[in-house]
Parts: sequence; structure tokens; C-alpha cells
Amino acid sequence: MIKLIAICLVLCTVSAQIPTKVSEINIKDPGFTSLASNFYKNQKRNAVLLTTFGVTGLDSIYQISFQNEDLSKPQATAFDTKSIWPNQADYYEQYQLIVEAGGFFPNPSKATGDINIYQVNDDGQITNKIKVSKDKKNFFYHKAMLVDLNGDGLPDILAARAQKSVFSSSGELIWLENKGNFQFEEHLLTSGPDVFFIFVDLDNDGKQEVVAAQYFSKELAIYTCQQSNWSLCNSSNIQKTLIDNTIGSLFNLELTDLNGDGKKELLVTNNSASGNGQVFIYEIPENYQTGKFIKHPLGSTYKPSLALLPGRGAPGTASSFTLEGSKQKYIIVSGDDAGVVRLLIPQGGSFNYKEVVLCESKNNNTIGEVAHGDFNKDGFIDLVIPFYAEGKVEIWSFKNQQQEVTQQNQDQESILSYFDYLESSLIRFIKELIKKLTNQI
Ligand SMILES: [Ca+2]
Ligand SMILES: [Ca+2]
Ligand SMILES: [Ca+2]
Ligand SMILES: [Ca+2]
Repeated sequence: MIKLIAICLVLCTVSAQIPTKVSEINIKDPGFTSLASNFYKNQKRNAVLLTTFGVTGLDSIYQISFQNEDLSKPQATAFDTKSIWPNQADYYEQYQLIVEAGGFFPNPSKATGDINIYQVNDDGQITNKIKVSKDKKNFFYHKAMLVDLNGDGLPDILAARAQKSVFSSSGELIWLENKGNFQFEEHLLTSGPDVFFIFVDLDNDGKQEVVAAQYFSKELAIYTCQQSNWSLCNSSNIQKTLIDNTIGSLFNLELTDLNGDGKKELLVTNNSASGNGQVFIYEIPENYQTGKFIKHPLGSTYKPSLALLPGRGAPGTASSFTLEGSKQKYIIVSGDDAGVVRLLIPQGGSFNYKEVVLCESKNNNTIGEVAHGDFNKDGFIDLVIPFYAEGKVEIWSFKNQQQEVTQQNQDQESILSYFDYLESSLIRFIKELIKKLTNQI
């Protein structure tokens, strides 16, 4: 009872943690960002990778570092200024490689995309760029990942690609077999996945599944293959399970345990031009092939500005992270063409969140993909927010807020230990009393 009162005190006094802006840096057309852990291997320092894109002209990919790990001193260096509409630049620490995926349909000269790998040395310098995909006319890439699909020890590439014209659209899931020496051979796995997917073990049976957020075919779907590894899979033995086809174009997804109950959920966004874009949580049933996924729409909807232009939509990505003192995860949502960044703060209960607007772009114009992570390794989560339309990138951190809450937690811990002490004293007292009474009887 006493412990319950103490726990309630803790829950009642934990305040929401809200990050603050630390610095900004001017970069034209910033789009997608990601944390590159130990990018500067020798110094064990992180970088943030950032891609830029425009409908015309060549695009760039930047590495952003922080002088003396001070977030108020960001330094951006473009390591590629001849990229074509890069939609992703992800760093794989284990291989010291960046995987870039690019191309997009609004400009026909950029519609045929490709996948490139960049080699990174121990000082965080790019030493080599290798194109690993073969062009397929009008197919572009939003997602490519390094994973050893045939178990030979060499990382292969698993990727989705899409084509979009006035008359049709389609998507393909492919893998590029690493033959050594950066030679890759393409294999088609199945049709369907077009823009974004994750490669995860949904049911903990030791086999990976592909879960795809399909933009053009408007489906959230799972692809299962029962072969011993995915290199043996093709359209004849890959099985598709539809989760949802009622929320329009899908954009992004993540598999994560949001409420800390030990079971993972899917955190999903769609991307809509008509104003019904939103964030969704799907609870995963015991058997994902026969059970029912329970859907929870979260927070407000998102409406893009200039909604009539091709490719416009909102929101963009939603991603989750843990903050000290909260068992449930926080969610950061990029509004994309709705020009807003919102933080969803867990409120306890069943997927219940308070929504806070962190920042808005001028005229609600485009904001790119927000990445999170402890960029400077000071123990506090940081954010990078690309203001695409304004040509600047902002760095935010939970440091200030979190210090306050850490202070609170320390207070709470002392309250808790005091109640623990009281509780054990009381139990001791009752035990003694029972002993005495028993002896008297
Ligand atoms: Ca391999
Ligand atoms: Ca599985
Ligand atoms: Ca959960
Ligand atoms: Ca930090």
C-alpha cells in the first residue's frame, strides 16, 4: 500500500520532457537525416548524415560533426555533390559503409535511381563511391539495407524500388548478391514493396519477415518466406499477408515496444495530400497470418501546404525513443509537407499520448526527416530537424529538460527508498507483534 502511494507520487510528479533548440546551420534543401554511430572510428565520435534534394540540379550528401562534442558548434561537410535525389544515407558501423538510395519521379531525368555504397576510413573520410545497382528505367529507390541474405559472410543489399507514371505504378523487392570486390548481382524477390520496408522477425521464430509500407499500392503488408534463408526466396515461395489497405499511401514504419510491456508494436505513418495523414500504432497478434491487428490512430492529422503539386503529402516519418524516467517511448513526428514537427509524450494507459508542437516551418512548408540519437554522447537524446523550405538544419537536445527531470527522479528515488524503509520497518513490527501474540497464546 505504502509502496503504491509512493509509485503514484512518482507517476504524478514526472513532467513531460521537451527538448530545446541548441543551434542551426544553413544548408540548401536539407531532406533526410540519420545518426552515424562512431563514424569517426579513431575518435569514437558520431556524425549525422544529411541528404539534400531538388527537382532540378545535382544533390548532395553531408556529414555533420560537432566541434569538441559541443552541439552549439555544428560543422557540415559535403562528401558528395553529384548525387541524384538521395532519399537515404545510412551508415553501417560494422562494415564502415554508407548505403545511399536515390531517384524520384517528379523530374524524368531523376526518375531512374540507383544505390551507391561509400567506403569510410577510420578518420571519417569517404575514400570510395561505388554504384552497386543496375539501372532499370524509371525505377527509383527509397530504401536499401545491408544484410547478409545468403549467409556467406558478405553483406548483401535488400532494397525496394518503384516506378510511377501518369498511367501506372509498381514496386519490386530485390536483393543484390555481394560477389566480393564490390561486385553485385541482382535478384528479384517479389513484387509489391515500393518505397519503405523493414526486415524484422515479427513473431520471434528466428526467421525474418519483410514488412512493407507501400506508398503507390496503398498497402501495409507482410512478406514471409519459409526457406532457410531469403536468398532462396522468390515470388513462388514468398507469401503475402495484408495488414491494412484502408489508410491510403503508406510512408514509414518501425517495429518497437512502445508501451514497455515486452510486446512489440508497429509504428506507422501514411502520407496524404487530402489532410487525413496520421500516425498509427498496430498491435501485433500472436499469429500474424491469421490474427487481427488492432489499430490505434494517434494525435492530430496532418495536411500538406501546396497539396496539388505532385508528390506532396503529410506526415513524413514517426520514430520512437526512450528517455530516462519513462518506461513508455516518446515519438517524434516529421510533418513533411505540413511543415511541423510534433512530439508525442506518453501519458500511461493504452497508447495514450499528449501532443506538443516542437517547431513549425515558415508558411507550413516542407520539413524533412527528423533523426534522433545521442549525437555528442553526453547521455541526452538529441534531434536534427531539416527545414527543407527554409534551407537550414536545427539541432535540438533534451539536455536541459532532462536535467530538471533527473533532479526530480533523484528526489523521487529518495522518497521511494524512504517508503521502502518505512514498509520494511512496518513489516518487521507486524512480524514481531505476531510472534509476541503467538508466544502469549
Ligand atoms: Ca552474402
Ligand atoms: Ca519470423
Ligand atoms: Ca508493447
Ligand atoms: Ca546528446
